[in-house]
Amino acid sequence: MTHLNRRQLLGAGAAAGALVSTSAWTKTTNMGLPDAAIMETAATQAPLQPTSGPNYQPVVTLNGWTLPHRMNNGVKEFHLVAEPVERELAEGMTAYLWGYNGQSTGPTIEAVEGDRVRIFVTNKLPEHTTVHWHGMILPSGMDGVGGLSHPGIPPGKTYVYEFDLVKSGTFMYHPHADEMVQMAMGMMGMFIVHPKDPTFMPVDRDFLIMLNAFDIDPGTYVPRIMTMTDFNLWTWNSRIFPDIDPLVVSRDDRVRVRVGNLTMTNHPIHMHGYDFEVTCTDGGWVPKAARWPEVSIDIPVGAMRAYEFDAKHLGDWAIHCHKSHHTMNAMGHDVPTFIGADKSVLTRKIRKLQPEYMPMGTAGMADMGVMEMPLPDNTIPMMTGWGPHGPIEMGGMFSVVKVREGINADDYSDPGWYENPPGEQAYEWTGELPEVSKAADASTRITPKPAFMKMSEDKA
Ligand SMILES: [Cu+2]
Repeated sequence: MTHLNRRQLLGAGAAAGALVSTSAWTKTTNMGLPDAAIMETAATQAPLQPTSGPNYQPVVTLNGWTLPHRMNNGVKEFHLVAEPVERELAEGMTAYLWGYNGQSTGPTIEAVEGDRVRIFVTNKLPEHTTVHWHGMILPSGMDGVGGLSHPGIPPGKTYVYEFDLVKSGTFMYHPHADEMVQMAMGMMGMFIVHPKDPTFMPVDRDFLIMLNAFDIDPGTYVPRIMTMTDFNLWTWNSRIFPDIDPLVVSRDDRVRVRVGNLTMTNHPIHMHGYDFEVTCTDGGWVPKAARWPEVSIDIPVGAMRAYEFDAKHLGDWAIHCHKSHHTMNAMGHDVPTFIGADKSVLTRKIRKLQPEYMPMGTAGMADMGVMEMPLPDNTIPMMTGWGPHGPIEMGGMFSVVKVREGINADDYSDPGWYENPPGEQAYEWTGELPEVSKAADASTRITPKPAFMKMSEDKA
């Protein structure tokens, strides 16, 4: 077979496509396909403001980005590239994953109810793939189940998915081909369809979190694809605390948080400082009268939940999975429990051979949060993250909702730590109590009416 360089390949026209499948061939702008945008960083990108059609508040994907599109005769065209990627899970830890357009998770696709979308999917993986549009109402042949809806997309080929967006809501996308492997390697993303009517359930901030998980041995780079339940890295958009960006919110904003779960277990997502209403599932929007108040919302496997709240309470509020093993980074789960054990005799013996030996775990494991232990390359401590008052002792699925006064509508930059006003921070009791002081904004902490009464009075 003749070996062509890139220039010859492109010059050779359509015939070359049948002869050669190289990565160069998938750089497709000069074949009439939309540009396949590539993202090179794990930093949260500014939302993409709508440029045509109905107005909407664009979503912000934590440590992610939104895929640009082009209009072609009234059709919104996107270009996804399935490919191996290097993803920074946290500073100091990179994983070799499979993803889309340079990152895992893949870029968020964003469109409007009533749009017709045409999504080109180019496969740069070493095996076939498909894209299933999870939750979408669409023609069966566009559903992306390999072998059922259409043949798998072979390596080097581009397939086209095209359908009308008949309903608004929160959807996901992921392969339905060698699914166990491809999802364990990080292939997934979110697909947001905004309502055609901009006055339907508007919000000021709209955040996206995809729950995913990996099993990567400390010091290595590639996930173990056969792991079924005992994952060691619990991630949001393929990112772990302390490097998951905060959810930055201005006081009195209406805030929506959409959480999708493509791990192998459920995640009770708990947010401090607020109660909130569940307003959307994969199936659609929850009618006002059917919403219920929560402070934790369980996200089942293969499902999405969105909740909303009014950001009345200033502060730094933890948001995290309530399974405590999911707010830990890589660790062995077969570590024995030493709480209450007397390790002094053993310690003396070990120190004769290894003078720096330090017994751990006899009084709990909080010492892991304080100590800088030597670690293998390419891993980060199991629990870490420093707050303004010491170690936060968290990892994995954890972040902070930062509610501040007067943040600009398009500003998502980290405002730093909240300074608690006088009298509003727990303190050490030393025998005397200060004079009773009522905090200036205490009234905002009191819900005037029970939530169910308020909802029933509101007009839908
Ligand atoms: Cu969890």
